[in-house]
Amino acid sequence: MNLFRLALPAIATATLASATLANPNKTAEAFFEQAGATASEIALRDARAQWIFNTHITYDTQQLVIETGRERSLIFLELARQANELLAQDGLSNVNRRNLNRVRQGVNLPAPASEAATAELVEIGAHLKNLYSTGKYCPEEGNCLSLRDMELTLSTSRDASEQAELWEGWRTIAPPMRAPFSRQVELSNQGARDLGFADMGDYWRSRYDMSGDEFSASMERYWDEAKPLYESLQCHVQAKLTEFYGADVMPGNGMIPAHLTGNMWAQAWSGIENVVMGSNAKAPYNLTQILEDKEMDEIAMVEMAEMFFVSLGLDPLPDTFWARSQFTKPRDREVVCHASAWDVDSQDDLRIKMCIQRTEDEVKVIHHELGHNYYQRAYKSQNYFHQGSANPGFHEALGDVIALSVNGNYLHQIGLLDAAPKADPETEIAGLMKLALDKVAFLPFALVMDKWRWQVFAGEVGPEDYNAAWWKLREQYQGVTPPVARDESNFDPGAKYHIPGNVSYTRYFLAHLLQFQLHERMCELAGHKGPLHRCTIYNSKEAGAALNELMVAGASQPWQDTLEAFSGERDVNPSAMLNYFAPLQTWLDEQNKNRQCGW
Ligand code: X8Z
Ligand code: ZN
Repeated sequence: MNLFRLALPAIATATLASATLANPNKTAEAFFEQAGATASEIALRDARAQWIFNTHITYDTQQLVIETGRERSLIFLELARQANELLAQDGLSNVNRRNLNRVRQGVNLPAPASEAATAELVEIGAHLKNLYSTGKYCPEEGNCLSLRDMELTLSTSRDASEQAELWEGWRTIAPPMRAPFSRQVELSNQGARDLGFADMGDYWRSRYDMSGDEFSASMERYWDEAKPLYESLQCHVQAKLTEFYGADVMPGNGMIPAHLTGNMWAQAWSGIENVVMGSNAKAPYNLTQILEDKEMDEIAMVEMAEMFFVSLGLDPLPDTFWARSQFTKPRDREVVCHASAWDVDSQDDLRIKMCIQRTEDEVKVIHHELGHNYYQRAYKSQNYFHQGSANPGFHEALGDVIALSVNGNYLHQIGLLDAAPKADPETEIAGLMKLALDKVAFLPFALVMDKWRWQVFAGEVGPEDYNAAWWKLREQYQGVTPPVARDESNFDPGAKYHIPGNVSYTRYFLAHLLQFQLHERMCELAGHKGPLHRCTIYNSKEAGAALNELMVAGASQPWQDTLEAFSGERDVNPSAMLNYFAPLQTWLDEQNKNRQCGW
């Protein structure tokens, strides 16, 4: 296929020839508008095929998604190349420069300039996603466990050998990903270099309205600020696990064995809340139990989340959302269960795709996904290349902010709790601990996910060291260690969705800090007085209006401007999270005072 026979903006070819003659700003504006129209057309066709593949994985749906994916890639890549050429002109305004950069950075996986390379890259992407999503652990023939089954067991099991078996079992799906993954790295690195970036890591890091290097430095700064809280938490959890499991199971070097955290990836630890709190366990409520007692099904859980957004003054979701979403795991076919939110036509065709389970965790995930949907709908009038969150972290933070308001006071207000939780210190510490086990424990995990990929993309870690480099980072940043020896016959990064799914992960790191900042501001707007963990913005039209304004702006201006309009700040500020957990930090210091912390 000849690239220029594709439905590319007519302007592009003509423009490039005459770019030096024309006014560069006028050319850039016309190109940006045309590029947006071209992109949304192919994005719609690709999204339809993607939806079908994601909700029904077969050989045929995979072929269909490869076809539309290839077409999409070729078009997006061509637009990116043209934007790159236009960027070489002198006299561009900052706005036009930024807009052209959005197009240049708009390819998910840039391929080198050949149809064969593009096809290969798209095929690898679909293949990896298939391997992950249909992967199972079969302890014996005819008895296979899905990830979902294993996650559920892991969150409640306290039997170290069962936990280790599931932990190791799930990772048997990953070794076949190693070779295609390494080829994906090779191809996309070349594609990123062709567009003027150092490598794929640089390509990802350049999406934050600053240079890739400046962004790396910001990440280090954020982490340095949050680290002391994580270290206190890690120390306490390590000590409690040692009390519970004893020296036979614990390594005795200050590290936490990954299989004992109640989570398949040791990324969020609230599953082991009881072990961690021991005799101090005074959880203010148990939402999983409430869902069961009130017989709330999956749809009722989604309706509950929608109701929160509506209480802020936002519109209800369209009927098509309810008709087209996948809420529960189909019994008769393979699907991608990892939760996601879609806007198929970049307008009103909003959907979520989940395999909802009736648990408190899933209530949080539903709010998270609806956050994506509400954001998507708010910025739908923007140019396609401005349809996105202020920076990728904002998209991931939006629904989580709402979920921070799903607390005891809120559950009482909507009638799911008979009384608001008592404000006694023990109950409060238990509540803060539970949240910290998810939000604070998550930070170094998120950091490792992309630090590892940045090293791989930069060629500092080659395929022969993938697993060793992964565990080196996990141990260094998280103080988490594998339950059994690992070597290069394993490919443990592949057992986490976002690696085969090729989703950058710094977005979640940022989101975990940002959500406390946004929560703080919205609580102020809602007129809340007192500790932030007791604040719910439920029903606050003031908070809702501010949130809406932030969402409507999409990615149309530097994220620092959008944040400033919202809260007056121009940077991600970890101190919001630290303030929120300040009482817990004090409590942890007391608990840890005679302990040897660190690893
Ligand atoms: O992948 C997700 C969402 C979809 S964007 C369910 N999250 C990360 C994960 O599961 O690893 C949300 C928190 C982190
Ligand atoms: Zn998300």
